Amino acid sequence: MRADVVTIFPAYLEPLRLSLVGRAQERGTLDVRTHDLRAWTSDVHRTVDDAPYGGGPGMVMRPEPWDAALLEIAASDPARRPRVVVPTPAGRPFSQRHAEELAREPWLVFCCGRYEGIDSRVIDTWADDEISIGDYVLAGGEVATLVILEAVARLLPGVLGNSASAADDSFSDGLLEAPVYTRPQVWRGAEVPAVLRSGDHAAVARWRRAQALRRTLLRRPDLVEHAELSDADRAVLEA
Ligand code: 6GU
Repeated sequence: MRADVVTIFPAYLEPLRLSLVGRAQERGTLDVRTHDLRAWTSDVHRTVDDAPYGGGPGMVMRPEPWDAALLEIAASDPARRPRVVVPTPAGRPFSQRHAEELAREPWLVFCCGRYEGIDSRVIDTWADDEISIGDYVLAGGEVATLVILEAVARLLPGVLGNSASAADDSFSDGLLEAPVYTRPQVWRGAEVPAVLRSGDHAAVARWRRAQALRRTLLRRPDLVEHAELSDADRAVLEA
């Protein structure tokens, strides 16, 4: 997958060199190219913003540098058309399903807005998705792009060491994951649940499912409503 990121703060994307996403880049599974929007300004001050029409606080990102940037990036591979993603608190909520969908795309372009946002005509012209990562406001789209790219990159073929772990994730079955433990068997007086040490794989699976169900009911009852539940699941929830 290729991912282009357009921002006025390219340094914000440096963490993508690290860890799992960094290794995916080294292996050639993912090719992230970060671009400074100011490269597509034409005035001496390299201005990217202006006052909002209609008044109000803050500034709005001017359309011309965005259009020039997106035209040049799109023209770099005329055989394909990138999927253009604009992270914004006014977007549709990001979800694991959304990440799975983006992970199937060969080419993504992220447009990181700052200030009060990007002139809406750029969005209308270019954006395939406007995505919010949650109900709070960040200073710009850069951190949201990091979040979305990490969620997508770990779904790319060969990125996770154990491909079973993506299928096991919280949300992939619509529920939160069960708690996990490692050694020592007793730590600060707290013992690892005996079933996990029993060697009974079916019993472990039943325990994990029950834990996932109870935890989800407690923390995210909205998810339980949409999960596919067996009769055994319903019995756990009613207990
Ligand atoms: Cl995608 N951008 C910004 N600036 N704030 C956000 C967000 C995105 N998602 C939640 N808050």
